[in-house]
Amino acid sequence: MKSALITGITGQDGPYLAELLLGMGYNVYGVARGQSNPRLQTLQETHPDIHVLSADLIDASSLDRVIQESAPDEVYNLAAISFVQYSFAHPLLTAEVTGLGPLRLLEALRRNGGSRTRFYQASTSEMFGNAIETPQSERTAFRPRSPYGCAKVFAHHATVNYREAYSMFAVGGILFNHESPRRGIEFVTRKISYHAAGIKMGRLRNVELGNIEAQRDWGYAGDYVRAMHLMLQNDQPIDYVIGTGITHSVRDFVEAAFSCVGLHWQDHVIVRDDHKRPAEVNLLCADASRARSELKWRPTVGFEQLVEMMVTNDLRTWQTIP
Ligand code: F7E
Repeated sequence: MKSALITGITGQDGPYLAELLLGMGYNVYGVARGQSNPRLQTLQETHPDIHVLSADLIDASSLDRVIQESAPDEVYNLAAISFVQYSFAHPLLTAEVTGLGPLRLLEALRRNGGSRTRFYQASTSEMFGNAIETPQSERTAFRPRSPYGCAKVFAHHATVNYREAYSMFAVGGILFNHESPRRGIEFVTRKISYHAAGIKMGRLRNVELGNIEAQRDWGYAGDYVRAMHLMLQNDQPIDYVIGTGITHSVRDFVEAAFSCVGLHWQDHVIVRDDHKRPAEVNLLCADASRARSELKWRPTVGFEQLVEMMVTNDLRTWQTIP
């Protein structure tokens, strides 16, 4: 039986990936950090098959321990400070966790004889930042626009470097935005679906947003974890861009979400300049043709279906809130 170690198990992607791997017969270890992580309790109730281990990307000795304990065939590093806005307020912490963290994990793998372990690094379209071309592919230069983007570029280069220097099977999956009902409420898609549902149910009145002209290539997280797994089953360690190739603005997302609940978004959305970022990524659009042809990866959920899935889920969420 293969075993996999997933860091960031309490995030959006961790549980989707764990479900995929458990369904394939993997022994799944999930790494969580923190003393009383509220998401951990929910995870242990909903996913009792995941062996939860405690470690922190800042603490190298804790990484040694979880690698020794799980002896993984595959490591998926999904842990990070992942909220771009937060990274502007906490740039050094973001560099420590999101940038140096993966390097600590790669080092821990080498120290513990795990250089045969296949390693997946959650790289991101945020590395393209103020992109020099559209769409963005594996050949597009990185021009990050946030402390988060800068940290991810470092981690991506470290992953490539360990592949080249130590012949490790280490890859960076350059994933574009991917969303789901499990997305944290701080990210714009879930913020919109949660508020649209709350407004429809008479529980909220408005939603305050920042730059609604920003454009993203949004896909469904459940599709994207399949790509992570495929990358580690490849014959060679190769980095891939993963996205739908279709771009929408935040405004489009707002319009679609409010139309799902039969409301006019203009009556409820307040645009606030103080919600805007010090530097913005205006337009991201994936050229995932390499993944399509070599990994045979395809997204299965389109934009409208994704919006509807999230809004429908949040209508149910509100029913559980007293
Ligand atoms: O923002 C704009 C905001 O925070 C999307 C992370 O998973 O994907 C995510 O990063 C856009 C930005 O995601 C609000 O300015 C407007 O242009 O949902 P987001 P993100 O920054 O694209 C990448 C691939 C990652 O790797 C990241 O970890 O929406 N926007 N008004 C807003 N964004 C937020 N959060 N809140 C607003 O009120």
